[in-house]
Amino acid sequence: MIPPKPALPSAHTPSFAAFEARYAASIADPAAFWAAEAKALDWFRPADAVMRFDPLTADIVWFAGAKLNACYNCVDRHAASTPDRTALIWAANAPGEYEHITFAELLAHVSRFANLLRELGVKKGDRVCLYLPMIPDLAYAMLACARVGAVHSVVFAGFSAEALRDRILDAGAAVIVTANEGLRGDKTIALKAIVDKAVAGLDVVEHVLVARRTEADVPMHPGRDEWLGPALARQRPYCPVEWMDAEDPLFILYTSGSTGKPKGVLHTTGGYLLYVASTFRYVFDAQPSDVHFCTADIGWVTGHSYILYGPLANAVPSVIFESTPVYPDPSRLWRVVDDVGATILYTAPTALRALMRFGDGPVSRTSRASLRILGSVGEPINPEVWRWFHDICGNGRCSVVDTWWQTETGGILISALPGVTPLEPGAATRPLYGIRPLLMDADGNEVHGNGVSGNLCLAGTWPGQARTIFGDHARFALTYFSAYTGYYFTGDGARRDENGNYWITGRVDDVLNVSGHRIGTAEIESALIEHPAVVEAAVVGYPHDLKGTGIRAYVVTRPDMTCQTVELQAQVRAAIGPFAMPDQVVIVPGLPKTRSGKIMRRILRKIAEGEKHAFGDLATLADPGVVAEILELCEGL
Ligand code: 7RM
Repeated sequence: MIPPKPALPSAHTPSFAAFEARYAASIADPAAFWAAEAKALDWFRPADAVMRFDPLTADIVWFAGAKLNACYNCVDRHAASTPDRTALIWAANAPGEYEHITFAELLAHVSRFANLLRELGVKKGDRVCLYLPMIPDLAYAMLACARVGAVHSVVFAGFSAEALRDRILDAGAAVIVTANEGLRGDKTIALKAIVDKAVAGLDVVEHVLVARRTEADVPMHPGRDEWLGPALARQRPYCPVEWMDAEDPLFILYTSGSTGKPKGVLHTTGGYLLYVASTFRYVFDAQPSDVHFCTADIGWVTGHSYILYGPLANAVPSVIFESTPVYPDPSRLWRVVDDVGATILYTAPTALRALMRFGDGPVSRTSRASLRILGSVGEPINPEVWRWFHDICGNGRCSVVDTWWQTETGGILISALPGVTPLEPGAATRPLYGIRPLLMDADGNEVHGNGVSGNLCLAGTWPGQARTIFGDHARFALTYFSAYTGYYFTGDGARRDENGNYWITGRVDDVLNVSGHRIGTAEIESALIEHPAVVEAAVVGYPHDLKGTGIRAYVVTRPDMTCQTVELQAQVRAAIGPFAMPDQVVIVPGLPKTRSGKIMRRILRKIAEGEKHAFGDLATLADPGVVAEILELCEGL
């Protein structure tokens, strides 16, 4: 156990005892706790009730009847009180290139963007798809949507044209915002060309706005496409806000589950904003002097909640990092920390593992004296990496917070509080205020006490909880509230140790966590079987030094057709994106199946993990001989 660093005199949580008392009060009366927290936001109209929750119908309502605007809370109120304070710091791809944007400037940019959306006919409730690199325009676009009541659907710019098309169609987005090209490290990404491919023949898409990130000219479709710069230049820098109901949607974010079709997770305005504002304040102990540096991409939920909404709601300057931790060399992240004076660094174990391979040198060459809190998110952090983060990156001076949460939870649910919670390298430690985790056994019964493991569920509701899957509430109820009656099921397994600390052990469903990217095995499988030579495919994860989880695909091809494994990798790249590409493709004569035809993934997973013998009972297999054949084909992988 590592004792907490001393808390600041101005800390939001002065001691562990204070945390425990407050936690107990938040659980005893969540409505009172959240009503008090809600005072940190500006509301145009107060709520008639704090919350309503029915797990049977997945009916979740927070602050019914209240009105507010998320953009107003993140921008306007700070532009009024501290106009010259830095809101965003853009760290461009090229080292040393920064742009500081004050709250007053942010308000003008966002207002112009909001007026442009209105000019294009975007109204409250309309969906706008954002397919952009990590440039300030992405933040302006999201806040502009929030300002006019449009629902943003940010699609990570690493998704392929096919994946983008599916998401545009599912959301019914008439307006797409993109850039001519994206720059990341030494790579140039032809974003506009991908959008052109994605929207070809789609009637729903009326406008494509194109930010000019590079000098490159791209074909512009007359009447549909427009350069963002000139379109914004003609807008007035003032735009009135739309007062939204607390339960009006703020955004949709697609995420992977155990089926082939990604889910449009929907978050609403009041509860989400309150939850990210509140958790940002406690988990990172937000202070007026902070500079927050989250290395995630805004295309994932971490970027939504802890690059944009959480920090800005707290008026904490937030870094938008366009590049990668290793460009142009593995000191880059720490150089950005020094250049901007970051006090909080929030990153993913996969980035740390990649940096660790270069040794301590690239870290030690930098100062990092500004840092006080180090955060980890996205996957379990192994103790070795945790210690490197703490000892080397943080010089042993900084608090480490391992934050567990999901796209569906909106914000952090389990984490230490810096300077407060005793630390265990590898443990996410304690539930935050108002959060009630529980562990379930295979029979669906809660396992009580400490020193136990089970499937991680949550009792009750919290403001940041997703409200539905866009267009499919039945799927929302089924996916999250049917496995364990009365509770939200996370899809993760966890252990509660002797001291009551939570350790997340990873997904227990068919979702892989590859370099912190969440990918469904079923999605990869459906991409593979689209190849004409593929009869069937089964995808599993295996331990990978760098990515955490590597992807192995077992593929059965038609006897009359040949096909190269690289073709199959290309197939997945085209259907989903490069990050979902299988690391290994094994063409096998057949898959291990039960007599009723069910693929025994357990065996395929064991083989991928390097197991050679202990496969358990194979008697139920239709053809037990196939296991030996697969083992032989996997030899040496
Ligand atoms: C924020 C985010 C969610 C899944 C989740 C877990 C895994 C996230 C941690 C973690 C262990 C952590 N949203 N996960 N954080 N596992 N320790 N601190 O990542 O929707 O993209 O993924 O990520 O499996 O269910 S996500």
